[in-house]
Amino acid sequence: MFKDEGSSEEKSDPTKPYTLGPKISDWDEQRSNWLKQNPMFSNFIGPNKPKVPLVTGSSPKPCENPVGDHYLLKSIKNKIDYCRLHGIEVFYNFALLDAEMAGFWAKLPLIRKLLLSHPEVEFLWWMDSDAMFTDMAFEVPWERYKDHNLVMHGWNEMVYDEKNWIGLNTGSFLLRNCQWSLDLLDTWAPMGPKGKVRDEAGKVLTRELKNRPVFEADDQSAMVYILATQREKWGDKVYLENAYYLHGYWGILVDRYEEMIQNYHPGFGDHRWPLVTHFVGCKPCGKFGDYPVERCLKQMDRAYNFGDNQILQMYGFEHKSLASRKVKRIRNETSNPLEVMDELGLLHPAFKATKVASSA
Ligand SMILES: [Mn+2]
Repeated sequence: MFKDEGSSEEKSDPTKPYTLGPKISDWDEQRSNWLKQNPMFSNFIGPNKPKVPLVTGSSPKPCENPVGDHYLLKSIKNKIDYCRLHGIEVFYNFALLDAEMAGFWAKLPLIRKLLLSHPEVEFLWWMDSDAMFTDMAFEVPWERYKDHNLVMHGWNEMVYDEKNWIGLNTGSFLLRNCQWSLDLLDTWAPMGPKGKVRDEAGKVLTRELKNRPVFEADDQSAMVYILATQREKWGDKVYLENAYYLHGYWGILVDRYEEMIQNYHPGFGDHRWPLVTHFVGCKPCGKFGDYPVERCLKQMDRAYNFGDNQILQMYGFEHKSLASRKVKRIRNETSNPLEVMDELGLLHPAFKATKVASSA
């Protein structure tokens, strides 16, 4: 007999507040001791380049909409491409680690587990499966965040003054491996457990935050709420970035790709050529989203091809159009392949160079 895998098996004691795990309060010390004892595992891979794996994932179930699995494949292929170029490892999660934290909250137990298991990791970069890299040449300005522990796309005024639920976005963010981050996760998680807790917390968030629709508590609203109500505690170490698109809302970007190609080139990361295009409100894997599925899928194809052109160009190809899966040759083959310069320098980017001398 097989148990229905759709239902959740374990329910924790509802009288106790939810926790992500045993309380840890000396992580900075534990981690720095480990790094001292294991000098072959450095938390930096270059002078100003921290070790930052990218973490993403999707539900262990096949998509309700079968074509959704194809879009998940496109999305991970896109992330593998960006990460290969930038010397970033990818962790793809496919397991629900904590049944209570299903949905948008599933990233929290995963992130905590990875921080604690990998003291050599300096930052984790979380990215949703519905977000794609659209600027393959843009390197994150790591130096800018040396005094911060959490980096999200957002605006101080919208979060701290307006308490607007879209004042920041939690679909693509950087979190430093330190005690502060564990404390933040502990503060963030209690609104997550599904059922009564999440529903009740959703009412508080809708009441307290600007423009928030009525729905169960989500991780993004909870983060806005924490920062807006406890700015003294967390604000100093949070960097709300808007000089480039660490997250970029697809609605304002996808119709401008042709204009960007006309006027600019990859490497800016901002409105001229966005680092990330995030399909907020599109649920290609599920049945219902906030936007028509056809529009979402069409625009996801365009975003994918826009990013993929930068990969194909390195090898002398590009998509026939942003709407097309087909590719065309953009250079002739040559008998001196090493003399061909790739326009964007992505074949051998400086940010990927290592100092080890070759024997040739
Ligand atoms: Mn998303």
